[in-house]
Amino acid sequence: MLTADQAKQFEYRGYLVLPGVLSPDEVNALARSIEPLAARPGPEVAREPEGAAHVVYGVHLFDERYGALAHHPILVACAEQLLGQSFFVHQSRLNVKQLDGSVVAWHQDFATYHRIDGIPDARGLVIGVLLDNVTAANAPVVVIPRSHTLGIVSEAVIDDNVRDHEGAAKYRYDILPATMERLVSKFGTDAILGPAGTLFFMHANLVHGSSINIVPQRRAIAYINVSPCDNRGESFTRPDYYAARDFSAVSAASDDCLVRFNRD
Ligand SMILES: O=C(O)CCC(=O)C(=O)O
Repeated sequence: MLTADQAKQFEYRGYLVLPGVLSPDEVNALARSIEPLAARPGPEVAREPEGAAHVVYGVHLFDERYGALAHHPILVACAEQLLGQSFFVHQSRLNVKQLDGSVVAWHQDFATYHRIDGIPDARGLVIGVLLDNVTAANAPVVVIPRSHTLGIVSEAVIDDNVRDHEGAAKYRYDILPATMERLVSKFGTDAILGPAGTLFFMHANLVHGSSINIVPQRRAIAYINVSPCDNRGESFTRPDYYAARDFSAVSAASDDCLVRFNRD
């Protein structure tokens, strides 16, 4: 459970970082699936120009270890506390940045979840787990604290890189330089750093992005992005690896839900 101060910090800053939540054995259980997930041939894997996997979407659907992560008892308890109710998984992802791995432009996850997937309210959470040690050099996620208080601040632009779905989903939601100037001048930026096993929570409207990785140390982060059960997206425009079809409430699994995979 979170302390009252931690919950208050999340509400005020729009994010919260909890180092040391997952043990090295739990991180190892998840890390062992990175290679097989990155090798998937399907459209759920976004790749760098030279072919390395950058993002694998829908990992909780394809890999039982990431399925178990969504039910991790600490993740579930903290998320229920921050949301004040039960939740479903809207999207999961594995974001891997190798040396020179590409930039993730400034954005708000809710902008897409709302405009394309049809989630009504910005009441969800982006939940991240660092699977590698993350430093200033290997492309940490950088956030604009308090930006979650401003609602949606991005603009729709056509994304020519999107090939695997049609219609509204071809839009990208960019935050324009003038908006970034205003936000960064007012709120500054914070980087989410920490050892592997760090858990973090972001408000669905928190502006964030990441730069390139300038060292050979890989940076992998697993994301389980959730929304309260009474706040569903039912446009079904995008495939299920981007946007939920299963809206059932996530329950907590046992404490050994991840380490049991190390016994196989
Ligand atoms: O892990 C990162 O670099 C940021 C990922 C992200 O924000 C996204 O894929 O929407």
